[in-house]
Amino acid sequence: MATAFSATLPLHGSSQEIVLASPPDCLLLLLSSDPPVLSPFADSTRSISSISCRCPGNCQGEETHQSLLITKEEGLVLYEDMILGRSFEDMCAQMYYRGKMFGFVHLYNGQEAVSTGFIKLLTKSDSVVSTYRDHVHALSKGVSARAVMSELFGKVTGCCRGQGGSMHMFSKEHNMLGGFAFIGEGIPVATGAAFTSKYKREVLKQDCDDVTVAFFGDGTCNNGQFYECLNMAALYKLPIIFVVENNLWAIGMSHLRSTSDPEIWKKGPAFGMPGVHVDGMDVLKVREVAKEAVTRARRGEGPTLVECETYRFRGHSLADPDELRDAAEKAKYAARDPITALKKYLIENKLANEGELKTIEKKIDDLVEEAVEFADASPQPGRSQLLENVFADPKGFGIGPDGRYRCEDPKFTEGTAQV
Ligand SMILES: Cc1ncc(C[n+]2csc(CCOP(=O)(O)OP(=O)(O)O)c2C)c(N)n1
Ligand SMILES: [Mg+2]
Repeated sequence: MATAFSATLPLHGSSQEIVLASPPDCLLLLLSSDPPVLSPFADSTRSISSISCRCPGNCQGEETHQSLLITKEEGLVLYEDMILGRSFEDMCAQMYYRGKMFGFVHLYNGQEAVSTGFIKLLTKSDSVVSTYRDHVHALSKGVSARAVMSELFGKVTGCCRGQGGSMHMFSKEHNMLGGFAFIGEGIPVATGAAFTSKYKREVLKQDCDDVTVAFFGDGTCNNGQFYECLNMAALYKLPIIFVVENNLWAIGMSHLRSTSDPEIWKKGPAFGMPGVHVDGMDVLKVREVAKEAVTRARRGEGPTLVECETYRFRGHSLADPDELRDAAEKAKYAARDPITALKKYLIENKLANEGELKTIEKKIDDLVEEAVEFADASPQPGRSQLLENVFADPKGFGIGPDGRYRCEDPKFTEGTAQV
């Protein structure tokens, strides 16, 4: 089956301007509103290994090659974050099938380079808005594995005290502004957060250069809120990066069958902002694109739309038997596992050795195990938490004349569904 990434897309015209950002030249920044010369789906981002050395000594690829895009420390941070995302999600699958979690659980396996590539560049006061596939975004943003796992277990020690569950990871402390179950629902929230940063800086004259990164899927780009927010973000030059995680599928609907133009990055120039396509299976390429977009936003130069070509390695949710996607397509992307690719890069460029990477893997295994033990041992939320965050003031509905929550009355749920 053809995919958006393998299909030969018609190329129109050739009068448009393509600006190659340099350095790094792995970033193809399309600033024109005209159609591109190259299909961005035809490897618009060059392989990192093909970038030639630009260091003053023309070192021809020596150990201390100055054209490497990361330092050893940065490389290890990226590796650890991606391993954390993968191990955490694998553990979620186990716990879900053991009945420790309820409702839908959507895993992020395969897409780690996008979360890590963007979020590891952010500061604590920058904001992240996610979707229902949100565990890994929360982890990358610094929410602890304990807090995310406990939330999944519905326990009071979870980041939302067990009231949000898998699709609603939120942490005020980390400016993780949520998982959202409805597709597109987070995009206006992210736009609002970006507006807040601009208002603080320009109206309240506060020292604020915070940016917001909004993650969402390809299927979501057929939703009206996306277009409304692109318009407002461009109009107000908001410090926001719209990151499309194009994994080719919206549940069982192929991206090619559901959208009039599969090249999502093109919507950026249509609204007057840069649109960028990047290989979302390569964390270093994602990081370079992210750097440019985040820097633009911090400098007050406005929004960027980034389309990351990625793939999910599991079904849409843990309830999905994943029978619709073609085996050859799955195999093709499995061979491009972003974690394996980073590992290879770190070792080949002598930024890390097998032993150092194994140590990180072991550390993360232990951390995830410990998160499960913690979540399992944590208490369930009390019944009194039931109406919290449902009414601004639960008096008159949730609280009876005796001042106690009505739900604490054993008769409260009599004759209705048990909660
Ligand atoms: C407003 C709304 N309509 C429909 C749905 C049902 N729905 C859940 S996931 C999904 C597909 C989204 O696909 P995509 O945006 O590509 O994200 P992915 O799951 O691939 O990460 C749909 C339509 C929903 N959650 N919200
Ligand atoms: Mg998708």
